[in-house]
Amino acid sequence: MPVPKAELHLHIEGTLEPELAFALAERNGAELPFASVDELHHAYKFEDLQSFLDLYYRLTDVLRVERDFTELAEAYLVRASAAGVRHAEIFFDPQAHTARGVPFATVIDGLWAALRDSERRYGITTKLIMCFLRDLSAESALEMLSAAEPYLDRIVAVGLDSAEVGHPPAKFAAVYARARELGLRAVAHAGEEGPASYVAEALDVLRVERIDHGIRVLEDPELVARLVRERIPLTVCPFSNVRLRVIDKLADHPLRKMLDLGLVATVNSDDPAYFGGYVQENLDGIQDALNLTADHLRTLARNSFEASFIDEPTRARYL
Ligand code: ES4
Ligand code: ZN
Repeated sequence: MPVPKAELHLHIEGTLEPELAFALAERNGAELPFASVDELHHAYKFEDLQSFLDLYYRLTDVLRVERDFTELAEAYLVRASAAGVRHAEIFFDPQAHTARGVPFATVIDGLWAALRDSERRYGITTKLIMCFLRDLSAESALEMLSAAEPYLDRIVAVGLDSAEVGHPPAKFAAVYARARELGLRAVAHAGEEGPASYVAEALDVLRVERIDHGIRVLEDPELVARLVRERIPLTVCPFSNVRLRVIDKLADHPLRKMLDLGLVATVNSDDPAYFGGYVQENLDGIQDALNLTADHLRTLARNSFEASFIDEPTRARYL
């Protein structure tokens, strides 16, 4: 039996497997620039974050109607359940859909049909985190936040993703301030490709409670000391870091060092359909590459629940 865990860094659009992409393309009459599932598999080679994002946004075009989003989320929950995931905080990128003419309501109603009953059907409690695309404008993000207002009971937090370098957190100061007024919690991708200073900025300006990726904090020992002291969690994604060439190989990954420094790091899958594995494969792979001890693995499982936005009575079950 896999160890019970929470998954905190998972883009639902990043769980779109090639087989499902082709099936949805056919059902919806959408064009894909690949002749076969096999050819698509071969396209999963990336030079950096942007080259991945180009494919990721291209493939999301097959998601058109509510049922597509429901099936996407159900497929994830089936896999997550088998991997021992008991709680999942799931990112979605509404702007990637509204920009194509798919209404916000279609996206969130489709996802919600899978998530509303996830505990009973899959043994997984779930929360949604709505992400803003940082390479779009702050005005566009504010518009999206307004569109989300009727659905705030389904959304726990806002996040920030997509192309990091050149789009510092402060660009979204007003958006995060408004989100906080609306009662939403906050996370942000930072320190993935971008510098450690973006991590500090996300904490100080956006007032996020958790950092997605954050592996570049190691370049700033004072910032590391602060994260340890304040127990700010980092949602680390080892396979993603290798596939997007943030690091050369798994054996070079700083996760073990991060844990030994006392950082509240967790292991997550990011975009598992694109990066070669779901959360259990990430855990097995990194354990193997870094010779993690049983103690490290217990810490990772515990951190995943500590770092989560799970409801308090449910958290007590796991800590
Ligand atoms: C993402 Cl790996 C990664 N980084 C930034 N934005 C993203 N959106 C989906 N996956
Ligand atoms: Zn991510």
